[in-house]
Amino acid sequence: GHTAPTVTAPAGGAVADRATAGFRQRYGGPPAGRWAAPGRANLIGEHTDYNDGYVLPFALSLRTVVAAAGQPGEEWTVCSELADEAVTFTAADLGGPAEVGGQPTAPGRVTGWGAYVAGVVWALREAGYAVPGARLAVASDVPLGSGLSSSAALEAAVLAALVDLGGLDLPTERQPRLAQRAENAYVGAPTGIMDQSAVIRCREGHALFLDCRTEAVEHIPFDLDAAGLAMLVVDSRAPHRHADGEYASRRASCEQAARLLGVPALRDLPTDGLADALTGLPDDETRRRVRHVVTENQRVLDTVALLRAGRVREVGPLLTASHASMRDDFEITVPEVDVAVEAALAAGALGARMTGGGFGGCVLALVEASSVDAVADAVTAAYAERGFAAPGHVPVSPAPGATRL
Ligand code: GAF
Repeated sequence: GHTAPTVTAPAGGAVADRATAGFRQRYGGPPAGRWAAPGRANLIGEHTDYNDGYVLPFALSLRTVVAAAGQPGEEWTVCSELADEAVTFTAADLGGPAEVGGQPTAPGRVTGWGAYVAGVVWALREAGYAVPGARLAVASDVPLGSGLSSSAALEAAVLAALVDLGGLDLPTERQPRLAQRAENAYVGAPTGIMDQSAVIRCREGHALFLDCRTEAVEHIPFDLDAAGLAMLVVDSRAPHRHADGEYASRRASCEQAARLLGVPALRDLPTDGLADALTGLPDDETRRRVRHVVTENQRVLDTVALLRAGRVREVGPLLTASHASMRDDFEITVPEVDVAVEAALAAGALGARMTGGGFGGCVLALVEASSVDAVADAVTAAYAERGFAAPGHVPVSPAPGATRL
């Protein structure tokens, strides 16, 4: 998420057990159930989602778990192991109703992390659902503010819980839009559809090839083990610098460029027409923004083609090219992530790129299974040399999306 503060995940048992323990401690009884949603990494396709383009994320085994039970009336209470205070709100506290495509007309009373929960209740009600009152307890292994979609994980786990507790008729494939609505209109972050789609629709062992215009998905087998490879997530631990404003301004530039070029979205610019299209734009910065989006969409398609053909190893250069495009054309990287990419490549990674919205966050490095430690050590050493705070690192593989436990 773009607004979440950076905290370290607490220790003390498996995340599902911590959610149950938190529920019992707060509400004095067992939950009716537990619902989990993962963090995500995006293999490739950055800042393409809000341009109606393509993305290729996969879910992580790091998860957020919500233990929950219904309660009578239109009241919701949520506590979290990451927050000292529980949040309670009623239907009257939610604010709204929203204008179509706009902000709630009366701002909700719930702010901070609780807004992700209230936003889901609000979006369900706006869509006409009778949302059951509920008590919820949150535990999470998804690090906050690292660009691994901790906010989408929270939204998706809460949404799954409320849908089940209320017996609501909201099929899985329609849940991402609703969670995105919570984030866009209630929390107020102008994000695309990727993160909510990833955490809800991903499958174990697969990357999710998503067409963000149609929401059509294809689950692409993504078997690192079979190829003798590993994927390392390096957490740059760089503080997000002006991420909210920069994200919004990138989005605005893209939408402005599409208007100037007379297309509904930058997705509609074919790669082989790029050079021509660029001549129709007024300034170098806009040209570089457009070039990133168009070439990035093509890199997603090229990556999907390689994965379909079982040629995982050959994906590396596409990842590295994506990083260069984010660094030079879209200008969303920071020195910490650039250094992580350079150090990983110098230590033998087959490819590396920043993943997520940018201005900090995590780097993905595709490495030989045998060189995970060597690459991680090389990045740590490069950070020490530059005087950066020590990075985190963890090997990951494609995990399942949101589910009831
Ligand atoms: C953030 C947003 F939430 C996504 O919608 C997407 O735009 C991403 O940045 C960049 O690809 O995660």
